[in-house]
Amino acid sequence: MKHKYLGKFITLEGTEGAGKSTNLKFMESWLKAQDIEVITTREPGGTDISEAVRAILLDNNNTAMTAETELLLMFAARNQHLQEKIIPALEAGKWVISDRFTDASYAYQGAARGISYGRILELEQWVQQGFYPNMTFVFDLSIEEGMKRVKSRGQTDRFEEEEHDFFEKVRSAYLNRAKQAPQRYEVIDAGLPLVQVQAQVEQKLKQLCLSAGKKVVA
Ligand code: Z5A
Repeated sequence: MKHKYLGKFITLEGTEGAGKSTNLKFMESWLKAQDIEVITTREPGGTDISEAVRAILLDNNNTAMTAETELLLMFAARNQHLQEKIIPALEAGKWVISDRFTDASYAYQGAARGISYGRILELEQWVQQGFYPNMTFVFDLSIEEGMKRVKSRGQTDRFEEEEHDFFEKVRSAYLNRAKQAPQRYEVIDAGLPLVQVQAQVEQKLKQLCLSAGKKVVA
């Protein structure tokens, strides 16, 4: 479903180390070169309140957090993020790129933690009121390769301490969601060298620009 705002909303998803942050920067500069006003953001987070919620969610001392609390906090942060930042920017005609959004709730809290699809859908409908991204890039990478890429980072957060099987469930959930709605998702082979990954991303951004009536500068 398409939203009614002037700007476009693009989200980036994938498992750990798949290249979301790297490609978010690439997308931002590519769109700016097309003279498109764009802001970048992330979930959980993006506003002062949502970043405070993020700190609770990622804190690896919070071992007692239930899956339901985790889901509710994700949507609390999302509500604030949408109302305070994403929707005003789209209304002003800006494009918004977010490192993760609601697909992550279906993948992590749904497929990996085991919360039912229906429960997540209820929250999605309440918080988003029919609002969805125009396009979602799924950066698909083996869990082993993703772990290798982020190994040098040092301290892990609460999610990064999960087992391999948890991330396999997340990866499958993203691929299944992409299969069910190919018009919204673009699955990117994130195991390729960066220059090839970016070529795939650029091709899709060009299509999105053209569909928005924007001329693409080579
Ligand atoms: N979460 C949730 O459970 N439910 C929700 O609803 C939401 C989120 C919204 C937030 O983490 C956590 O919240 C996340 C899910 C949960 N937990 N996990 N795990 P995050 O999104 O902030 O962080 P992350 O997922 O752990 O992202 P990341 O590890 O930073 O990965 P990335 O951004 O996808 O990767 P990167 O930093 O761009 O790249 C990693 C390294 O690989 C870096 O050195 C790059 O230079 C390198 N790289 C990138 N691309 C390539 C290629 N193509 N070849 C070689 N090397 C590359």
